[in-house]
Amino acid sequence: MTEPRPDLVIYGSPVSPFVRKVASLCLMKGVPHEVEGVNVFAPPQWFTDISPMKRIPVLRDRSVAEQGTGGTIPDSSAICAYIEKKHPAPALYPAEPMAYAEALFIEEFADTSLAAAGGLGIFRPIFFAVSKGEEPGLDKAREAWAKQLPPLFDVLETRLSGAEFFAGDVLSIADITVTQVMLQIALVAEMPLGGWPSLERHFAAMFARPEIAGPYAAADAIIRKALPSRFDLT
Ligand SMILES: N[C@@H](CCC(=O)N[C@@H](CS)C(=O)NCC(=O)O)C(=O)O
Repeated sequence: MTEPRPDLVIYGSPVSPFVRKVASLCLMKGVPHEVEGVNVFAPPQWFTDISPMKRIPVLRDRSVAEQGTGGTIPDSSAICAYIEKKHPAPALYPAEPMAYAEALFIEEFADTSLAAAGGLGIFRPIFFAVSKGEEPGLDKAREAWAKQLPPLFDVLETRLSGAEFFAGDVLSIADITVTQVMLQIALVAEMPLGGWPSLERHFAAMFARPEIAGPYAAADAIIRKALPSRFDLT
């Protein structure tokens, strides 16, 4: 028997940490969804029309509209907040107000500062160069690993300070987002986290979850075709 077509379509690629973040949230909630490939660097017109910031992911909820901008949501944070409202159980945003705000802050911190350092500083200089048949930008990546990432990891280490989760002692969007964004580095480089023991434990425990590891495996399968092994940045 074939599965019914899911209402939710995530446009993008699992190589994007923001696409994986949305996919992980759907998997943790048991929400049927599919990822439909879009090359954001050479997008078709229909995608440009629904992605004002020319970014992936964009979500379409087919139960709202099948065409046009109706029923579409750009930006992973807006998408995840929508799915939480539509499918409240299990909750992936803490109920307690301060913990809720902490989760939103950590999500934003990961989406911006951490994603810039790991994505623009490490993933892109290595993978984009190798994809074009050029030498990997290891100097830039090593500089990012040595200088940009440590203060960001320090923030995460302090916020965690031995706890299992970032906000309110519950699994939340904060844990999902930090892990998928950090995994962008792991796609191309070894990631020794010995200097940040709480973060190292959190990262390992989150990666042991199939809802995190599954979307990452889809990205890894794509990356390994061009880059068989990971670099040591230390
Ligand atoms: N804040 C956005 C960020 C999305 C984003 O930056 N996506 C990247 C892929 S990882 C992208 O589309 N980049 C296209 C480009 O740089 O032109 C979100 O959370 O969805």
